[in-house]
Amino acid sequence: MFIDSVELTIKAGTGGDGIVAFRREKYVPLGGPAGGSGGRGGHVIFVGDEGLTTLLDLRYQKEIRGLVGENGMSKGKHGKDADDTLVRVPVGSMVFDASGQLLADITKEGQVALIAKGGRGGRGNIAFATTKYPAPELAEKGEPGEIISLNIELKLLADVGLVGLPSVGKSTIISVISAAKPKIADYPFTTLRPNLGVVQVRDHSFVVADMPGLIEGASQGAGLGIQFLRHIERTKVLVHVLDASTQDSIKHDYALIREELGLFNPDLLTRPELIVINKADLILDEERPLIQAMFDQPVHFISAVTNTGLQPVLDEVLMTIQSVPKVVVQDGIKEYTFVAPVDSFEIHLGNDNVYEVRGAQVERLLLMTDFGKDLAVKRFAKQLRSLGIDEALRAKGLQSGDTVRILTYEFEYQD
Ligand SMILES: Nc1nc2c(ncn2[C@@H]2O[C@H](COP(=O)(O)OP(=O)(O)OP(=O)(O)O)[C@@H](O)[C@H]2O)c(=O)[nH]1
Ligand SMILES: [Mg+2]
Repeated sequence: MFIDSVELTIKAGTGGDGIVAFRREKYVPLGGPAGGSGGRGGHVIFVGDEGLTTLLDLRYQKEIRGLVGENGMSKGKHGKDADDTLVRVPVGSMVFDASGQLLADITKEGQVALIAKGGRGGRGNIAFATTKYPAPELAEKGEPGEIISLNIELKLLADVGLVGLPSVGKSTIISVISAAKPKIADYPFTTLRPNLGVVQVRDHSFVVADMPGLIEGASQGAGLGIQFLRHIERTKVLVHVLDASTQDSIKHDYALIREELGLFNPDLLTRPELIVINKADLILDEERPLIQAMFDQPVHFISAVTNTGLQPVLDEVLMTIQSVPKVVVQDGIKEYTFVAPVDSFEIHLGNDNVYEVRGAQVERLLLMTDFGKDLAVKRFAKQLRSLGIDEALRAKGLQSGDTVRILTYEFEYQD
């Protein structure tokens, strides 16, 4: 099975904590500040990998976490930045956030996209020394890394696309030339989504996509075809499948499919194309020249059901794949730009008479505060004032002695 969509949560690494430390020197009872800062938490970075063809590896990982930065140390030593976590994803992966916005379109081998940024390291007390407080008992904890929910979709990256009207035998063909086992039936629209199959020809292999049948108006949304046409935009070769037993309409069917492809994306008409006349077991050999005469280029007569005539088709497909350069899709690469959380907060007064404050920034600042240190607590109180949270709480009726909750922390509010 080829899995082509996966949901995943990414948590970048938290920064290391800064620490409070002091120099201890002979004859100096209490030296200056010597607490180092923490290292940056690890980013989570996606990397395009042509060797992968599915998102299967990601399916078993509900969550990917970045590494935590090293804590600051005494004697002014800073913690090391964490290594970044590289997540290999197949070329063709499109990464969306929970709101459906495209964050990254991985179209190339080795292409990198920074998906979630690691938190910065908390500063040690060296960083807080001022002339007024030359040796402060103040340090920050590491900043939490970004957390983001993703939906990753894989645009199927097949080398070869089988196109044609419904019931011409596309699925039968892929089932004969590869290990794919699609549903096959004698009614139209049997194939509801593309099947991929890996075809082995001598020492080489390539990926074939069996597409749902196209019908007139497909490019405008008729039938099922349109939603999958984008999957064949990146194929290098199109194999156009026609049904030998429908002789009267072969030429017309061929033109119709070409028209729909061209309306969807004119580029598809310039792709190298093989014309394959399937179900040749249903016609007389004498009829073949009549069909051949309808086309300017040589056509292949095959029978998928009796597995005849396919080898020359595969040989030619392989030769064509090897001779055409990679298809460059004109999507353009969208750089991922991180949008900082909005600087806002909400206050709810619960039944328990506790004022609950919620907001990305205030929660981040809280997590960076070491409540064991007076100065750190004072600093946090100041941050609450400068964010306007103090004033907003009082406007909501908060009085000295009331309780305020942020995340799981509770404080008694003092004027
Ligand atoms: N006689 C004969 N029948 C064939 C041949 N290839 C396929 N068929 C039959 O044609 C019918 C349709 O085949 P499918 O492979 O499902 O056709 P499809 O093009 O995938 O159809 P959609 O998925 O609807 O687009 C089935 O009943 C097949 O058994 C062939 O070479 N000879
Ligand atoms: Mg089919």
